[in-house]
Amino acid sequence: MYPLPHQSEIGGERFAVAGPFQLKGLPASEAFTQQVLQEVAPRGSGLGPRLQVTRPAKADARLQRSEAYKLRLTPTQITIEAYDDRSVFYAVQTLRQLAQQDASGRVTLPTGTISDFPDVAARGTVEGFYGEPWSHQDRLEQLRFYGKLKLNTYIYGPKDDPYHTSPNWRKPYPEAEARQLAELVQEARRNKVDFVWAIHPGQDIRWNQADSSAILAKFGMMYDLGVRSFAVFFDDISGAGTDARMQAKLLNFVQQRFVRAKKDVAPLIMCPTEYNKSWANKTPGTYLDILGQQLDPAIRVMWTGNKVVDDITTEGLEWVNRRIRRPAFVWWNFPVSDYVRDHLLMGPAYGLDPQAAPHMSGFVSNPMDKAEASKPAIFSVALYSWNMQAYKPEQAWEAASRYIMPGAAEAFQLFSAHNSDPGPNGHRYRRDESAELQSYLRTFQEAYGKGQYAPEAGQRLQQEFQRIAQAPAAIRQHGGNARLLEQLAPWLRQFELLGRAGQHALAVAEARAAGNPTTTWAAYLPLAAALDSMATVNATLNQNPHQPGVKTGSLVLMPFVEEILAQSGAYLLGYNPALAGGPSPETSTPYRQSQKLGNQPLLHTNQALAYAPMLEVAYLDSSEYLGFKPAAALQVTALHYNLGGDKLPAWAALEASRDGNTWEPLTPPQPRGKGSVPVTDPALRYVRLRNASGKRQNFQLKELRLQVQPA
Ligand code: LTM
Repeated sequence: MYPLPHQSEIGGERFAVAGPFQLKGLPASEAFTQQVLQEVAPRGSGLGPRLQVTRPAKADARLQRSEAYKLRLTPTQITIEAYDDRSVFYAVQTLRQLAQQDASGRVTLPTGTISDFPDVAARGTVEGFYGEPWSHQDRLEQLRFYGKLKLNTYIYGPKDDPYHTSPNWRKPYPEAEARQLAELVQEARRNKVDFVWAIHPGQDIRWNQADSSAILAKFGMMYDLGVRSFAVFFDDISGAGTDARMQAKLLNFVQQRFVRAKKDVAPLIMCPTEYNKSWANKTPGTYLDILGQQLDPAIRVMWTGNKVVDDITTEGLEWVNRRIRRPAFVWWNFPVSDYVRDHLLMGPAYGLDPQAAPHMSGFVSNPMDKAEASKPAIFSVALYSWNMQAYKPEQAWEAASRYIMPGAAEAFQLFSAHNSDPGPNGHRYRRDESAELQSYLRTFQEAYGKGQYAPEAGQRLQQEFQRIAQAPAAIRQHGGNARLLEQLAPWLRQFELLGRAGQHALAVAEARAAGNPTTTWAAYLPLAAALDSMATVNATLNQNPHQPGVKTGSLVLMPFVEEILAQSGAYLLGYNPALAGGPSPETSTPYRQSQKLGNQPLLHTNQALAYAPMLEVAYLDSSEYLGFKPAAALQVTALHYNLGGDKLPAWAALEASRDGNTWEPLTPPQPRGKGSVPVTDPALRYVRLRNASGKRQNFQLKELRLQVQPA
């Protein structure tokens, strides 16, 4: 049963259900719940057991809350004690999971009792990522998936929906989109999911009556489409919109004038500007305290944890709860991949405190732009937020593979095990990857370093690379979910190639340890060819402007294979880097002094060095800088930049230097916010963007790219 119930006494005995349930006490309005029941019971001519819905016994305190239910199963009578309509729906979902078909096609149910309730009130997802929003069909499917897993919240807030954010948040949706949103609300209602529509007005909001009314008007339009839950996001903004007092005033106004006035609308949810501890002003009386003091106590406040992307701890929640004076509504930035778009985050959902339930009012996951591929993580979130103490990340992850891809669960899990780490990123968020293989790799590499081949470890690795090479075919043939396959396609192709490359790499290592250059060459060439094919996939598929390419096994397996290629290449060409000594060829490095951007990854390509674009607001404190020190073998030809806005801000000094001490200005031909400056002096060795003002300056790091060519 997923999620695991809090209390379950299910006997080994099963009874056959001869026909439709004889329903009593289930309101006629609960048509979808009835439909699910019809799907469970066979159409046969006989009569199934009586199924009676009653109120929970007063004595049972744990059942006196929304969504709680008690399910009693005997061959003649099924009783559902239900607190509310959601309780009935969830009891029926449990019944659906308990039903089995035996060999003769009979539906059977076990006898026993289940007593169950959620640990966290609001559970689900926030479609809150940057990049291409989910499709309408993806969303419909997600809502159905949530209903089955007892998830009750879907917050609609895709950053790239223009009608959600500045400046178009004031405008109505075009008709076709409005129709689809209304359809989503209906599907959500059927599946007992709160469809929460979020607005993101902070970047250009004016704190005046006209904009307060514009929010009410937009919410009114969404209300007319059926929406009954609303959120206001103030994340990733700069300027006047970040004022806590004004935010609180506006939200209280909306809570009063819209939420309370309508009577059938849920309390607001807000995402603050300081939505994680690392960004929060810690001085008492500042932003979070102001929200805590001034926000209507009914308004729920979101929180991503100690950092933008991080684990969720009781300690961290206690810290923010003291300030916001209410239990935080957790916005968990997992498995979102908008900051590492060449990676998939398919591994176990770990780092969630099992004691955190009393400290949160909600728990939603921000997923990947790939809705189907996000399901394993969302499945785990369903299990965690329903029954935290029973949550085991590894078990949940294995169960998710079976649930989501029953036809090829093993292959899917293998794929996920090697596609879990996001790679180096500005948030410094890393995940385990290829965990089971690490001890074998260590043994293998130790022996290989001494010129030996470790046969046992080699065999285990050989097996794994063979399974990797075969898994994509199994997934394509038996995975049975066309949309998921479509979303995984570039990574499946890359994974297959990695499997082949790994097998060749092991053959190279074995031949080399045997001291046989002929067989080493014979294995080396297909290894190089496989890695070439991977480079082609990386350069041609998933070419988004942020992190283009397709990375797989990037934490453990790719470095292993590439190391064998490098070492065996050196051996075949008679060059031993370890013995050759001398300095290694100079590489390009970041040149920066910045608190905020100290970890922003620098990407290298043939013709350019570029900082990964940043999604959130970036800043440089006075005199801080962000720049490049290209390798000596490269000559700088131009600096390209895009700091958002129309004009290059007065504080932004673009500078170059030969020695890192004396700097000269690089003056763009036009002082626009986006542009480039040609660089003609071949002796320039440093280029940077510096904050030449006396105070912190916010900007958008959309592009900072140094064009280079061989010197
Ligand atoms: O996390 C929040 C509150 N806001 C944004 C998200 O929109 C984005 O998806 C994540 C991950 O990049 N980071 C954010 O800052």
